[in-house]
Amino acid sequence: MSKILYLSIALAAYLLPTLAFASGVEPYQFGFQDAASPVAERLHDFYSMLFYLCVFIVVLVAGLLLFIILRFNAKTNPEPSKRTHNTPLEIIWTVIPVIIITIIAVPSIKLLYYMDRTEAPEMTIKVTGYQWYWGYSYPDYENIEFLSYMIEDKDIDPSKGQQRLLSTDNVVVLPINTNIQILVTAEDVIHSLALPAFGIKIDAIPGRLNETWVRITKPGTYYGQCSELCGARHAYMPIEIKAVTEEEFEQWLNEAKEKYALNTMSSSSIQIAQTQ
Ligand SMILES: [Cu+2]
Repeated sequence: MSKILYLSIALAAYLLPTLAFASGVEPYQFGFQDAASPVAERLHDFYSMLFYLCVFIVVLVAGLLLFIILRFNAKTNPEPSKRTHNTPLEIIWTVIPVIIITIIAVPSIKLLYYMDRTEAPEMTIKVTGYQWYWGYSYPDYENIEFLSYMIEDKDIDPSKGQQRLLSTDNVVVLPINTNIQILVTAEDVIHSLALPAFGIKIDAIPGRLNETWVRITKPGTYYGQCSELCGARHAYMPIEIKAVTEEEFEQWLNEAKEKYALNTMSSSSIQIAQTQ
């Protein structure tokens, strides 16, 4: 019996951090979305490391507790020791937690700096949060600018692969294998740009420009949502990103320059609002 229990705990410990489904969002999904950027890969590795460390600590503490219960209960140990100090023991239980914290802190801080910014961005995209939609601009490409709204339930077309609460009318297209600087701000209240597959979650704050970056490793459609309670339609301002090859991106740029030229009205009104 105990062997089966031990085996199932070991199996769960092995499988839990690795359980993840294909990229995107699955019903009843358990575990992370597949990593689609080096940041997300490192975050997942860090998570796994922490998970195994936690398993080690739980096993150690539970084992010690069990040992003490069995070895030092009133029956097996009727004459309790009157000892109040044990210097070697005190050193051990101070040093081991310090080592554990160092094991966590060093890669954690390294990762924090890695996520912060890319040193040599190849392109920039600016994301602005509004109540309740997102605005995107590509300052490197003749200021392509557009707003992106969620597609309402009644208009969702599953034949086009659209997903309820996640698909948007204007999809953000980005090239893969490119260091993309992402500048994030908001116009009205605080929003938060969250893209699990890229390991991104960054606040969009009015009057402040936050920065992060992504290097998308594989083509596909990625979804995100606003992650800061921003009002009545907070749940209805998804982010939809289509990652394509560099050639396809060039092609899209040509189309986008024409398509979003019609948006000059809304773009210029955004600019006016931003300079106010
Ligand atoms: Cu929001």
